[in-house]
Amino acid sequence: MKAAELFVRCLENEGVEFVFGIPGEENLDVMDALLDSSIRFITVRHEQAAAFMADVYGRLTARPGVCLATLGPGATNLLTGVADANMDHAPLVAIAGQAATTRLHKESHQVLDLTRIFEPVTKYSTSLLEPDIIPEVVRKAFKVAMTSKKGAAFIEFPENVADMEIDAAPLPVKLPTDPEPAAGKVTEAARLISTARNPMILAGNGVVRAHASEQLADFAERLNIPVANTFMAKGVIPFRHPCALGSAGLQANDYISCGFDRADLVICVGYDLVEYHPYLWHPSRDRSIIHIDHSPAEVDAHYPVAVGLTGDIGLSLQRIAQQASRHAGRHIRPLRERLVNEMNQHRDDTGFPVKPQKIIWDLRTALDLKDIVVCDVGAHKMWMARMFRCEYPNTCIISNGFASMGIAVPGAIAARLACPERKVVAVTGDAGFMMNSQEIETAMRCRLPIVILIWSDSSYGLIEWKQMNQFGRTSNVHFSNPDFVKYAESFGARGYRVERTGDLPTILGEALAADTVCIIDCPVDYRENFRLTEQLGSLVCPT
Ligand SMILES: Cc1ncc(C[n+]2csc(CCOP(=O)(O)OP(=O)(O)O)c2C)c(N)n1
Repeated sequence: MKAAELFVRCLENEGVEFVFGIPGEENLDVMDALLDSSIRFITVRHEQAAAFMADVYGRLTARPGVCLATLGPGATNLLTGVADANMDHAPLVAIAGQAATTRLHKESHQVLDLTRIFEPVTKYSTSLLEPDIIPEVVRKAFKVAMTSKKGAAFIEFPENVADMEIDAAPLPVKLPTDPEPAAGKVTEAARLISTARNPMILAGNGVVRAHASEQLADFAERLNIPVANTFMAKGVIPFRHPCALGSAGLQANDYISCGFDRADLVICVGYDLVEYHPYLWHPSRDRSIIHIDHSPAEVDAHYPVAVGLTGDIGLSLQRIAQQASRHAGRHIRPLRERLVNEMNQHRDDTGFPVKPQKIIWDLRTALDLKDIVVCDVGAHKMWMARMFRCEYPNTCIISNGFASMGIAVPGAIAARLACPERKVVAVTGDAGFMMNSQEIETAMRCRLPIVILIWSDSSYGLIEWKQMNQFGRTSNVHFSNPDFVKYAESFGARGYRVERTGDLPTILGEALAADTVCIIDCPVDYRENFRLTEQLGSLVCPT
């Protein structure tokens, strides 16, 4: 068979369902071979969106999402989404065409050294310089992407190699397993927990990746220890669980800081430092830390590890819980209680533009607990991360390591493909929306009904918030928007504009029930950002 065919067989062998991408001149053979495959190709309108789709598909399914581009500009367009997946530890395999090996050594049309360009944003970056190595390279790319901590891999496929004849078969797929935690470390951790006065858990996205949420909740319950979660670990412990404290991660003081202030021992489980820097929650550097993860802790002056357990996260939690003694006492649940109060306070708010708290209330009310929200990056993300209640992991997808704008719309499309039985909402700022809004066409063409909820303020809201806090004035953050309703309609989608706050629940209900793409332009009152800063600035922790 042709090398391109073997390559596609290898992708099938890895269980690939979708490839997101754009065809090009240098991947003609692969595109042709895909026609005879069970794999569905999702043609997109920008390669960055293809990479974000693969990224979110990987987060939701725990299997590598696959994206494909041509060489040169197609490949460089993939970079942002690939970096996003890699930094947020989502499994992804990116594929790019390349010029024939006969012209890689010289100045040549659209030729860039792609494997080097992708090296810093992947765990493995390689070129298929010979057809014989295809089974090994594909197997290795998927294995590396799936090995903890998960991340991205990149394969470049020169066009002349894709066209060669080869007689080979895919290699058998074996999933890497995490080792058992060391017994001595389990005992040490259990002793530290038993003798601590106020232990607290910081749960990160590694718990989601390890499917260890149940073990985490069980651990917290058995030992009666409160749990804060990072933005990306929302839902890892149900919000209504008596041990749940809420999300930590705002770069300013937040109610949850009171929990960290009070703790003498912080048990970090599946915590990625990239998401929430330890200097923000551990400025004093004087607390004991237990690190439970797939891999050893990153070195950081604010993250001094007393005991480190590496290996299977769920098993580590189970083993420690068997040995540690239960803590007495009631948890202070500062963030959780205050958020509930704050939400209740705004549920019937009629002020216009709509307050962030009210948008979140209406959205939470309109959605089923297992529906999926894909959040973009901006002030809206801060509000969503703090206030949107999640009872299940992976129901509010947030890019918080690389934190790239533009993920929500393509991410929602991928979420709908990965979980067709669930409703999917992209929550986005107006700026982030316009970064990948061309993918509305993809969603319409592929008949993927998603709701896009735009928090519109005609500004780079988060940056305006920071500029005002720091300098008391804004610099170059304002812009104007197209008419989002007409914009939606120009794609054949449905557009709504929220003119009165009271209309939002009805609009959300209609949009979620619709069998098409719906775009909701919801003016947001970001004066609440400054109120929040003030409120948190004068925060006094309960004793
Ligand atoms: C691709 C990318 N460019 C720039 C930034 C820096 N940045 C973070 S938030 C933000 C503003 C986002 O504005 P918008 O999408 O309207 O959301 P809002 O903050 O108004 O809710 C910017 C420019 C980023 N994170 N990612």
